[in-house]
Amino acid sequence: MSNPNISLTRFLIEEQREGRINPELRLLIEVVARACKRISIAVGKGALGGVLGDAGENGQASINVQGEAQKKLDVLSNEILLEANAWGGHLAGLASEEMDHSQRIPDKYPRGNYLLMFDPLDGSSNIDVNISVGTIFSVLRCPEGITEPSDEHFLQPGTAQVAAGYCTYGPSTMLVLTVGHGTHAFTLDREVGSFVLTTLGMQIPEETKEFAVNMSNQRFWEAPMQAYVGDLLAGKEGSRGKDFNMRWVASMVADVHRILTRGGIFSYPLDSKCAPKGGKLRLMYEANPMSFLVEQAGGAASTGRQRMLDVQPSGLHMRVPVFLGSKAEVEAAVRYHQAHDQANA
Ligand code: FDP
Repeated sequence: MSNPNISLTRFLIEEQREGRINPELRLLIEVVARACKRISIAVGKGALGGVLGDAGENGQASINVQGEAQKKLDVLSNEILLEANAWGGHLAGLASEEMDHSQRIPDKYPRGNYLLMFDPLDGSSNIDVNISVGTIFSVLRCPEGITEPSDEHFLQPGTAQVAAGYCTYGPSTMLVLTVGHGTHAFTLDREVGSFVLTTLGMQIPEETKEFAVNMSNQRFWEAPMQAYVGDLLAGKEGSRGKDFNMRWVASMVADVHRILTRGGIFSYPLDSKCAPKGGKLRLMYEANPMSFLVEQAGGAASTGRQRMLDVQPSGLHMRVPVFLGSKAEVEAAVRYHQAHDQANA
């Protein structure tokens, strides 16, 4: 499939013919992609759409289950994804960053065999300043025999994902997708209104000289992270023997998209501020789908101490430390954690 004019619809039909997905999963991905197009239109209107700024009424901020102030576009994107996925008959339930608990499909619609989790608009602190934001999603199978799924049925490790992806709303809108056979990128043709395959089989370079981290947290990091970044900053004169460059968009989708495109390491490590919660980023609809995409593109993803996709979730909104991207660099970061833990065992 090297023809650059393959639409997402054709790509998915061909994946179905290859026996890699079934019609239900194909429909599910199409519906998510359609919802992302609607979110892309809302994001693209910016101030003209009246959708910038905080959600809430009478000067009272609206706070989500994570204790974070919601933006109008967070709420709108969540509603678009919920509405689009309710009636198709392919899902048994949904869960979102913006909702305390998972939702079953209403009784008036048929139920399918899949569970969908999403972060409707990641990087929301960047919405009002016209910087790329995105939607992240992860698809799991509903456990056998369960017709009325609740939160516990979503608590499956990342290895159980059957599909994952994100849509980035930047200078162009792109959908990056895996169904477990490589990671592929589609660009939205705005005139035609369809996603077109633009990179088949993304490959993350194994080595890199670029890292992404919020350096302002440095003094709060654990010792192994201090040592790791200290050696990156020491450059040619240090033990790594090469100079590193830093990039931090502060929208996970945009940072991960750069890494899938040209390599690098993305990290949101444990620090003393987020340690009581287990980390900053959410496992099930941020770290897991991104880790699946990165592994399928030849990269690696870890908590620093465990392969990300092997983590057994303990809650829908569980948080984890994250290291993902170029394989050799993620392995280097993990070695610092191992050395530290062994020395302190
Ligand atoms: P945001 O809080 O703006 O939604 O998911 C959380 C996230 O953004 C990631 O997209 C981003 O990588 C990270 O948090 C940014 O965190 P900092 O503000 O601490 O840099």
